[in-house]
Amino acid sequence: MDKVMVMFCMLIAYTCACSLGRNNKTMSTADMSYFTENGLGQTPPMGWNSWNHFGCDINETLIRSTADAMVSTGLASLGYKYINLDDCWAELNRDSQGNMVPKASTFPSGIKALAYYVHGKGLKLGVYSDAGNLTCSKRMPGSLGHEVQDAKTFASWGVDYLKYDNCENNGISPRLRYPPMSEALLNSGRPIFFSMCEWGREDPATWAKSVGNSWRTTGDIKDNWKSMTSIADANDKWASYAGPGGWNDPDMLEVGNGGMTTEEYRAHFSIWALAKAPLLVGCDIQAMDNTTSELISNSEVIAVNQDTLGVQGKKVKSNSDLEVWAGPLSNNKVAVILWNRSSSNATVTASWSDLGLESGTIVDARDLWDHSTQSSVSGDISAELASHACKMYVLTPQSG
Ligand SMILES: *[C@@H]1O[C@H](CO)[C@@H](O)[C@H](O)[C@H]1NC(C)=O
Ligand SMILES: *[C@@H]1O[C@H](CO)[C@@H](O)[C@H](O)[C@H]1NC(C)=O
Ligand SMILES: *[C@@H]1O[C@H](CO)[C@@H](O)[C@H](O)[C@H]1NC(C)=O
Ligand SMILES: *[C@@H]1O[C@H](CO)[C@@H](O)[C@H](O)[C@H]1NC(C)=O
Ligand SMILES: *[C@@H]1O[C@H](CO)[C@@H](O)[C@H](O)[C@H]1NC(C)=O
Ligand SMILES: CC(=O)N[C@H]1CO[C@H](CO)[C@@H](O)[C@@H]1O
Repeated sequence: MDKVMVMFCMLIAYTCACSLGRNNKTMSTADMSYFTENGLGQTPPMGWNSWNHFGCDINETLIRSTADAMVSTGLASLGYKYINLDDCWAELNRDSQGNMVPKASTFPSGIKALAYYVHGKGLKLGVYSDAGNLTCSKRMPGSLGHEVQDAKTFASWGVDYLKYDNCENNGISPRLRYPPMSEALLNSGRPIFFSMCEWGREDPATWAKSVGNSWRTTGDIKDNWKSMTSIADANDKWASYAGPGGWNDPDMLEVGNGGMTTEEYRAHFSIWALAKAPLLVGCDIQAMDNTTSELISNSEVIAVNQDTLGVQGKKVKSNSDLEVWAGPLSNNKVAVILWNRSSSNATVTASWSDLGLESGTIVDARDLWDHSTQSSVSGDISAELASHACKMYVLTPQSG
């Protein structure tokens, strides 16, 4: 086939795949929802994922004890409910019926038993697959061409969440490879959160809303300041596309993994919360120190992330390395982050015009990290910040 013919076939296949991804639903075109219709992800998902800390070194003992720790540390009661396996949980070879098989040496009891255990703790279980021939580790099969069978398998095990990676994809567009799994999950008989991980390759914010509940906007995060800040910036430009049912995903949290300072991790967690990112903890929660626990357990910061309005906060002012990030919350509240990304102390100021507040507005300013309130603030809010540090506030306009 010549190039034009190939392009034509891709277009036809794309159109079919997309209508497949949308059609089996009782909705009028007038009322066409942009978001995948499994009803999940009305607020960003919260939980834990094995990859950032453990990579391929996972097993059912680790997952069970992590679920135990999720409850005993109090994280579960703060809303962290997904326990998500990443790569390397399955055998490389499917069984004689073509089913994916849990890795016998590390998950001998199987995923169904693991889901039963995790559900027994009041939590949910996620698994991982790939929209290609193999996963990124090349140690387990991908689901490309096996979408219906694999979705049924996951549903039969009681799986609640699928992270779907992008390796070994034969150069086929993600717009062709992700909708079939979306459709298969919708028809699997079980509500399964669909976390698309195509690394932001084809600007998924612009097309993935009817396909997944979240979509990665960038490549993988690394546990350092440069990676974290550059991912925050790359994710920011898609802010207007996020909303209940479909979220931009700047990748999982590194808080607690050791590569950043406490102030850098505080900024990482604050910005992810404000940006309505999935809050998927990526450290070893069984061994986390008090500082890590304090950061990820801040219920006031979590409440910004989980606010029902579901509008992604964004960078509203940037003056070299002095930044103001902000976004609206329900009940006319405003979430604000003052952030000094430079290498030494500075005073960072957000004026009401930066925040879209009327100049005469008087607010109570709740400092979410200091847990203190300044009443009757007007005009602007500012703070002296050490290098890389941030302050996070919720501003509540006084009525009348
Ligand atoms: C959607 O697909 C499922 C499974 O194939 C089927 O049971 C259901 O009736 C379909 N719904 C609609 C509205 O076509
Ligand atoms: C399970 O994985 C953890 C984390 O990698 C490891 O420390 C532990 O030794 C493993 N346990 C078994 C039974 O393999
Ligand atoms: C992936 O699988 C497809 C279909 O089975 C096959 O045509 C293709 O050659 C495979 N690609 C690689 C890189 O193995
Ligand atoms: C960590 O927190 C626990 C419980 O709140 C406390 O008992 C312990 O002293 C703290 N450890 C440190 C090093 O602060
Ligand atoms: C930098 O700011 C921090 C936090 O406000 C403060 O504790 C520290 O004394 C300041 N350092 C200098 C050199 O001004
Ligand atoms: C943009 C900005 O104001 N950044 C400041 C961060 O802190 C250092 C030290 O005070 C200043 O030099 C920067 O200008």
